[in-house]
Amino acid sequence: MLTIPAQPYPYPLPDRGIALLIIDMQRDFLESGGFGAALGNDVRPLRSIIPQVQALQQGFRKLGLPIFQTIEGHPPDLSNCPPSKRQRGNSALKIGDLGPMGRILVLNEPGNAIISELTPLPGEPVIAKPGKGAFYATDLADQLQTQAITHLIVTGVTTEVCVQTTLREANDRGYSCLLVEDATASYFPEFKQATLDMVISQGGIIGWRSTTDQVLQSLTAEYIETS
Ligand code: C5J
Repeated sequence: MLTIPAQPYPYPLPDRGIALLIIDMQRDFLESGGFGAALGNDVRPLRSIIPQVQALQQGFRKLGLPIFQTIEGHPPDLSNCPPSKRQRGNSALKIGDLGPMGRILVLNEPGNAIISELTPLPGEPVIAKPGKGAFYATDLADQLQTQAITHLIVTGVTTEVCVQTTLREANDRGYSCLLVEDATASYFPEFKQATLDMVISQGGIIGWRSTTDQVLQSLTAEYIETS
């Protein structure tokens, strides 16, 4: 069995059942007129990972391996947005308000779209999630089960919020998760680093971490040979 060089120890690759999970690479978090920027955040750290996430997306496509993307968003009536979430942060622009790219975190608004660099191909699933974790109030678990996925290569933004929450949810559900450290980002580099450290602490309490190059090299060796 091949492995991906990783911390805290090599990540075992299954014969099948591995998928790429790309969390919330949407315009509202990554573009200068978006929600993240309106809250005073510098979007450059988030944009810096686009080439790595693209490389993983293209690599998985080439190998015929499944890719799942998520977006954080709510229907126009905000029916699945708890009032507490809307109030959180006490900012001038709240979820549902009209921002520079349409209504903030509302599904199908321009700002809610995945950035053009990572547009999914027809048939590649995009899961709309109302919370920070991708399993909460979504059918992600059912979709993964249908495809017998057991291993998740996790990327996206932000590392300490939606990415970490999803990793913890996935780990509790029995998935083996590897966080790609150069394909995840935070507005706060110190929070990203703390998350990378937490994930692999105590012998890999939540999962593994590795790099885009290591993941792609190992997957190519394993799945080109066996496909
Ligand atoms: C946040 C996310 N930070 N995708 N969402 O609200 O991490």
